[in-house]
Amino acid sequence: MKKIAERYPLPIVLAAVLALGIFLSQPGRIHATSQDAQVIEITAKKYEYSASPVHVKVGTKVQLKITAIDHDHGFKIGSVPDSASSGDKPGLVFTSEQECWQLKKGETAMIEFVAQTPGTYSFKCCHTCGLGHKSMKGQIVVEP
Ligand SMILES: [Cu+2]
Repeated sequence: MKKIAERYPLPIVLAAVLALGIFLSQPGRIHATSQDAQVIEITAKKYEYSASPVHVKVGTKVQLKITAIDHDHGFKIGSVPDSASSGDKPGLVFTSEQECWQLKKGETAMIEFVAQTPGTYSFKCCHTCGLGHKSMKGQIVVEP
């Protein structure tokens, strides 16, 4: 009987192990992006977001789907709780962070984050949309 090392040269064994590793890591990644997330739909219109406040449990991965109904709007939120000092590390960790998400009329924007620290996170409109623009605000409350 031949030794295993002779029948299966090392590079082939390594390639097989590598391929297996890649294969095994796939389901985890797909699972994390599409199945664990809590989807929350809110609407933006002059001059309110509804529903607000939005409540989520700490540790939740959230997909915020915001639909602008009547006009272009925006969405701007801080990544630290309202009560935090400026040097604190982010309590909301965004998949891709933006200073101001643009919400186009009739379209739905998707904003994804992990709620890591309990607290209240205020957001506001960042696209001038009319007389009440400055009062167009909402809150995300991350519960312990
Ligand atoms: Cu506005």
